[in-house]
Amino acid sequence: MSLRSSLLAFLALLPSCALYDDAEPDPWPGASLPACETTRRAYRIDRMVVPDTSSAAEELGWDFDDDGTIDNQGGNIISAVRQAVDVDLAGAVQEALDADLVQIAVVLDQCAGPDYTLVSLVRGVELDRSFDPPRLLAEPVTAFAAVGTDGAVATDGTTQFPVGQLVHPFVTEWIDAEELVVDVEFFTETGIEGRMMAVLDYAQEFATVTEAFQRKITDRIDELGADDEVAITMLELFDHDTDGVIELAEVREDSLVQSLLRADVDLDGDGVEDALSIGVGFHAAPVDLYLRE
Ligand SMILES: [Ca+2]
Ligand SMILES: [Ca+2]
Ligand SMILES: [Ca+2]
Repeated sequence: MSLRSSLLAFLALLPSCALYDDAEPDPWPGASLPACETTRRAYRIDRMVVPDTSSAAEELGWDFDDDGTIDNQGGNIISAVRQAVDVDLAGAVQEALDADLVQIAVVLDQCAGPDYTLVSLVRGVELDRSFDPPRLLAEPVTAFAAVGTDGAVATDGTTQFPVGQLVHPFVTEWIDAEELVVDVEFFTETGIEGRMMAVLDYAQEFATVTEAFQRKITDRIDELGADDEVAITMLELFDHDTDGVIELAEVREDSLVQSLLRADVDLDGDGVEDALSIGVGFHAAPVDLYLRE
C-alpha cells in the first residue's frame, strides 16, 4: 500500500575534544558527498518503544563496539528498574511524549541523485497543534547528520538526546550522543517508524539519569504515601541515612545504581568502557518544521 523503503543510517560521533586535546578531529565523511538539492521532511516522535525486557533490549540494540554482542545497556537498566522498584520508566517516557513535554523531531533531507539521505535530530521548543500537520518550532542539536544510501552507510556526526527529560520533565538537559544509529522505515502520510540506537556520554548520562530517577522515585513515594509497601521498599533501597528522604547523593552513591548505570561500550578502543548504549523503537508523525538557529 505505502511507498516503503528502508534506510539504515549510522552516525558515529567524533570523540570529545576535551578527551583528545592533541588530536585533530576526523572530518565528517558526509562532507565529501556531492552537493544536492534536498527535499526536507520532518517528523515528531510520538511513540517510543522502550525495551523493558532483556530480549526487547537485544532486538532494539546495536553492536557499537564490533565485539559481536548487541549493546543496549539502557534497555537492561529499564527492565531492571521495573523489577527492582516497580517504577515504570517505559510508561513515564510515553506519558512525557503524550503530554507534549518532550519534542524530538527526526529530520530527513533526501537527495534524489546521487541517492542519499541526511538524518538529523532537532529539539522542539514549541508545538502548535492548531495546524495540520502541527507546526514545530525547533533548535538544531545535531552537528553532523547521519548519512544513509540504499542499504547501510556509516558516517560520523554528533547529536544530542533528552534522556533525563523523557523520565522526568524537570530534567531538561539534552546529553551528547557519541554515536547514533537510525534505522528508518518510511511510510506515506502516516509518518515513519524505526529504531534509534545511541551511545551516550557516560558522565552526562550518569548525572542526568540519576537526577531524573531520584525525582521520579521521590514523586512516586509522595504519590503512594510513605506507608505503602512499594514506597517502603524504595526507602529501604535508597534512603541510606534513614531520614525518610531519598537525596540525589544517596542515589548516586548507591552500589546498585552504580552497577546498573555502568559504561558498557569502549568507544576509543583503550580497553576501558567509556560510554553507555541505549536503543529504542519509535513512531514519528509529520510536522511542519520551523528551525531557530
Ligand atoms: Ca558490542
Ligand atoms: Ca536520606
Ligand atoms: Ca575507552
